[in-house]
Amino acid sequence: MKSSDKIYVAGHRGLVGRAIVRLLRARGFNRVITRLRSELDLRDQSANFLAREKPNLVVLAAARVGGIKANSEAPVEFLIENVEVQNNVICAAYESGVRKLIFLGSSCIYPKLAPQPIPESALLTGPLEPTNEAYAIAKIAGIKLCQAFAQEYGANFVSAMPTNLYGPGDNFDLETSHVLAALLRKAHEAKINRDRELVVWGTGEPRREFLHVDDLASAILFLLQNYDSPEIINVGCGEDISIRCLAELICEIVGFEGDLSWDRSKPDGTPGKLLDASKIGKLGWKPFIPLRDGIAQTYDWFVKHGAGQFANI
Ligand code: GFB
Repeated sequence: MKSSDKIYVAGHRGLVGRAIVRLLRARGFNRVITRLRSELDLRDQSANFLAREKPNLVVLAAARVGGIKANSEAPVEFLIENVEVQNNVICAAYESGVRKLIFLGSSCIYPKLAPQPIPESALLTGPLEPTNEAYAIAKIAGIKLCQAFAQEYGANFVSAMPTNLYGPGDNFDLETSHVLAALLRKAHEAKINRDRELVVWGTGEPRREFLHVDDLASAILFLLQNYDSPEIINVGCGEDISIRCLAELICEIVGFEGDLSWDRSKPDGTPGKLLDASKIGKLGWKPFIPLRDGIAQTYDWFVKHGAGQFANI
């Protein structure tokens, strides 16, 4: 990978794409190209765009993403939009002669009851978690398409599987967000409104692993520079935490001193999703941002940039 490489980051307005663009530019990659959704519909215009721009490298971070509620309520959109975008971008990348592509998957591609920590070999060894099956099927289709291009045409298409992500620029909409952003916002509002309690979904028993998005960006750059294989590769921090402990940690960081209450009518989802990240670890990559620091930094970002968008704060 050269600093003169032209790199197209698809999905640069999302949590992940934004972090990748930030890192690439900071590391001196001055030919990073991006397009807004209003300028380029990746579902059917990728071919013309990539044929014209001819990037050397593509990072495919464009996806419809969301938390457990959004996933369970809109399986049609999660399946169709993700398959359409990834099929179009991956095929167009091959047609336009891209040297390497990184496809972003998700830890939800693994079976609901996969062994913990989850090795890459667990893919397709058991039934998926129903709350995000549509999204998982779409992501598995993306992995398989990358592998098929590698097998049939020798393409260097890499699939990275990040664990649950968080960080500045996250989605704080309570209907569609993931748990960490949702609880930061709920704790902030509860503090400001002097509420006695904060409602957390589910039982608090499930465990999740959280990786700061800047650590993921460093992993993507590492894979661009050091990994050329169609075999999927996990990206995680190696530690998980129960939703109950996460909620307590967030309340402490935000300064909300009321009680937690549990809405057991909401789904727990998969009981655990800790990734086995030893493969990327052995290659020489490691994360740097401890969870507490990352949450505090994300909370600062939310207070400065996000909180004002919500009318009830
Ligand atoms: O982050 P999350 O929405 O998604 O929820 P998943 C994780 C856990 O936190 C679940 C609980 O057990 C939720 O019930 N939780 C507690 C909450 N309070 C809240 C809250 O206020 N908001 C939210 N959102 N959750 C997603 C998948 O699964 O993970 C996606 O649906 C994707 O497809 C993503 O894979 C990374 O971790 O369960």
